[in-house]
Amino acid sequence: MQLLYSAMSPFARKARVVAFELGLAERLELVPATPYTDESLRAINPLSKIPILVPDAGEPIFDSPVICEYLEHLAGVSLTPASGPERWAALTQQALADGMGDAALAIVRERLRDGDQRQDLFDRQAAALNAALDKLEAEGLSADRFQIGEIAVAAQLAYLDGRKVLDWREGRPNLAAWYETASRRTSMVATAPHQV
Ligand SMILES: N[C@@H](CCC(=O)N[C@@H](CS)C(=O)NCC(=O)O)C(=O)O
Repeated sequence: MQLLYSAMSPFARKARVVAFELGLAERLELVPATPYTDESLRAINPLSKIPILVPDAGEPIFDSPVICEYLEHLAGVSLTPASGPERWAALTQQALADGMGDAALAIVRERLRDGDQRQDLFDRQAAALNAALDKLEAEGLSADRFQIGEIAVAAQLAYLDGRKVLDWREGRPNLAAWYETASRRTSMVATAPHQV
């Protein structure tokens, strides 16, 4: 199966870390894609967003939460608590992290824009990022497990660093310490942008 991805995409990174944690990384053929410039991607995902998983048989799968669920199904191993409050907490943590990615990406795209940049856009997206980071700092992340919620958060923190979006460690010692450990996991090291 193929994963249409870019090395910097935090959503693709999440899917790749999940594949790695599930022992499926070798079955993923990584195919670089450029969603902002390659209109041919729309035939595979009308939204022209990556990641997209193209299974050996069947229709393309997106977006990243669905790809992760598909990979879990394929491996016969779940990285999401099966039921109860823990399940909804993990899925909500993933949604929070993915939303951080949307905000970070909006900031990065706006910075790249020629001409007047919109301060209101920077302010609103930074507010979302900072509030999400504060929530993660206050609530803490599990040190004992590295499942869908933790993976999603780690992928987004790595992106904030990679694109120098903001200094998220400032005033957030718990999150910084958690990430320090998480970023040393084999799956995170193996999927770091410079490894591709
Ligand atoms: N919700 C999507 C977000 C994917 C996404 O925004 N990907 C970016 C690259 S990191 C993209 O392809 N953007 C192209 C665009 O917005 O036109 C997911 O979780 O996969």
